[in-house]
Amino acid sequence: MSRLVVVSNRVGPVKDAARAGGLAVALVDALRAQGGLWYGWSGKTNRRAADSASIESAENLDLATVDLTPDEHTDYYNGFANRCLWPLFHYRIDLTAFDRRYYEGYRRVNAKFARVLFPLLRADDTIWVHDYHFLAFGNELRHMGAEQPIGFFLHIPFPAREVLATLPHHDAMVRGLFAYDVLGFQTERDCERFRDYAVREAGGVVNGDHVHCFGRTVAVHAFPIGIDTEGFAQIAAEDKEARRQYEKVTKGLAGRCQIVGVDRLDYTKGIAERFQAYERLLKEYPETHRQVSYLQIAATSRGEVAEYRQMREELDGLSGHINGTYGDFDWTPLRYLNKPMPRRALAGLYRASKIGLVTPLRDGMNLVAKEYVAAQDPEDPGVLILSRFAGASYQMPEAIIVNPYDTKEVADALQIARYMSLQERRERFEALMVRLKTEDVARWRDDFLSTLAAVRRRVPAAS
Ligand code: GDG
Repeated sequence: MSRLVVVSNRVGPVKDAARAGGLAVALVDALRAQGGLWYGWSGKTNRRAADSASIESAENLDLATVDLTPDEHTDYYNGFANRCLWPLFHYRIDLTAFDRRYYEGYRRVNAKFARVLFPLLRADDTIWVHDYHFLAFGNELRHMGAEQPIGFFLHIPFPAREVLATLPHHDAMVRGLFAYDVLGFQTERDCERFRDYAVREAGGVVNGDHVHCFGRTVAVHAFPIGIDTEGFAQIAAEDKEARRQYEKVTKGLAGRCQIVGVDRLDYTKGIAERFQAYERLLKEYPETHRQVSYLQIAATSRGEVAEYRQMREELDGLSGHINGTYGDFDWTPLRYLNKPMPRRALAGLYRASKIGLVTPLRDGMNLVAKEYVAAQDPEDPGVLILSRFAGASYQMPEAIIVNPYDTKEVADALQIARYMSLQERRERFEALMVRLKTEDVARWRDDFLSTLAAVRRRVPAAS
């Protein structure tokens, strides 16, 4: 069996993968089974960061990490990846800060990662590259002469052609993707948008699952990422910490209906629009007062990017306004917490919440929607309200599907969820769980790797 090399911006955790969640567990399992190498950024910046990797070994698995200089980190990570590609791929052209310096830094750092990995590769390796940090990485490896099968999976949405075309150098970015053998996207819609770009912007030709363009051929497939459904359901039902959290929350609610939102604090997640929809519920349905309680967990991420600081201020303002207007001495309508909760406690929190409110404005998949459902009590399950713009909505049509921009529709969905009969809740839950169990994270990983194993490199790197 060939060795698996996983490339992702952040590496690990390996020892305590279960604490981090399904994705880390699925990757560690595959790396261990095949004897693997996990490669990426160390998370450290260092003025004298050299072109070399530190390698650590742990049970049939090596971790190789590279430091970045502060300039590389600013241009590649904060700059091009997070201030340019992230907003643009989520349709926020208004927030996209294109800067040639960021672009060049991104290209340079992709080349550096490739240069450091290349001598560590073996002829029979299979390489699996993850996400928008490494669009140009495969092509850099090919230029160095790598001939191994290389697959790429994009965790975020692939944008519509006209949106992508606003990015200077979009053509070079997409051309670079053709160095991969397999391109994996979250949904069939992402595949369609990729094919549309290739055909209409670059004169590509589609032939079944393959796209020919720039003298190369890639296999394009949707691999919707899942969670460890059975494992998470078991934690929610049986784990001590999950039970403790469930009981604590249930007691504190004193019979109120809890609505829960759990997100990384990010403008793509639609948290401000969600707060406005909740305010609309309180305004238009006064009978909800004292009967509902909304808990939003939004742990800070990327705090160093200015747009994220502004968003925090906006959310602080909105939550203060809602509680000031509708709250009372004995009722806080909205609790908004900026700190993370341990994964096991999160499972208990989901289970104690009658409504899961997952309303991103754009999302590649959204794993919170899946975790919320998996954590429910099958005898008395809660209701998921899910944005139509999350990739998860295609696999989860039994959720209440909403337009997150329409605050009235979301407020009404909250009312529908509150009054939904036990029978309907069970029917929806059972249908959702059947799919979540078959289309779990192990299936996602195995489908991707078997597709990659089936391809053979046919074409040389382009200039
Ligand atoms: C990207 C794509 C795609 C959140 N708060 C806490 C916490 N979390 C965990 C959740 C969930 C994960 O973080 C978030 O996953 P999402 O899928 O919702 O979103 P992104 O972070 O944006 O991930 C996304 C994903 O990649 C996978 O391909 O689905 O579309 O944007 O697992 O539970 N975990 C803990 N405490 C928290 O407070 N322990």
